[in-house]
Amino acid sequence: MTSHDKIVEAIIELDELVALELAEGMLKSGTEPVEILEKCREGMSIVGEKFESGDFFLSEMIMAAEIFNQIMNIVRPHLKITISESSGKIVIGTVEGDVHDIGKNIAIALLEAEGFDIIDLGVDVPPATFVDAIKEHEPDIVGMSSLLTVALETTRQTIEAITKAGLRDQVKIIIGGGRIDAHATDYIKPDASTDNAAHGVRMCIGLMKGEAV
Ligand code: B12
Repeated sequence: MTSHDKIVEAIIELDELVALELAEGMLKSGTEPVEILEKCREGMSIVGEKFESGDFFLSEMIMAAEIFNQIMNIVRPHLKITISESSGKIVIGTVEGDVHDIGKNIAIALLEAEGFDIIDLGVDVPPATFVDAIKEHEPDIVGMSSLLTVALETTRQTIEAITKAGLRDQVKIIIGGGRIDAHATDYIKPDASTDNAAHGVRMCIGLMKGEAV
């Protein structure tokens, strides 16, 4: 079994010590930080499936999240800062009703490494808070994260609130998270959507250039 497979297994087995050791070892042997995070995400997906099937309880999902956050702490300093001047300003948050933030925090880390200035509104962010933040910070892009199916509706409502406030033409909107697919995108109608943070970063760069992404 490779270290890549072992880290997936350590997450599923909730073996924090082994998972952290493997992450450190992978960094030392030259594995790209983004690759490590994607592997961990694979583990989290299986944890989610186990929760869904009743093999895991909420406490186990919380433990897995804790392990992921620890790995993130190890990996984060290794993300290369590629650009020194600002690539653009992004207001980002997890939408109302949803407290999942691991994916959002990865997106933030990768965007910062690409030179974007980030205003992080946190989790469970009401539509009005997004509207106020756009008025206050005048971002180029607004990023919304949602992991729950019910939060897709809140994401749509948040964009509606931004439109009603007359701010929709001032910002580009990107949505991300595990439940985002073509169907969700069709329904919510953002400027860009993804279920992969590295892809999201490339999309944000494209949006800054006025490209259709
Ligand atoms: C960890 C976890 C939790 C943790 C969250 C801890 C935290 N601080 O985030 C805790 C234990 C708190 C939790 C709670 C709940 N959870 Co939960 N959780 C998960 C789990 C296992 C992993 C999520 C995760 O972190 N994945 C890893 C990250 C890296 O992946 P990601 O989020 O998709 O992010 C990537 C991309 O999507 C992208 N991205 C994400 N956001 C953004 C934003 C932008 C702008 C961009 C560009 C990119 C981007 O970048 C990331 C890297 O590529 C998932 C399983 C799954 N498959 O998603 C269930 C899951 C999401 N949870 C689920 C459920 C049901 C719940 C609860 C309702 C359980 C309960 N009964 O209480 C609560 C809801 C609480 C709430 N109101 O939000 C369900 C959702 C089902 C659904 N279809 O709605 C899932 C799918 C599990 C399942 N299969 O049943 N959960």
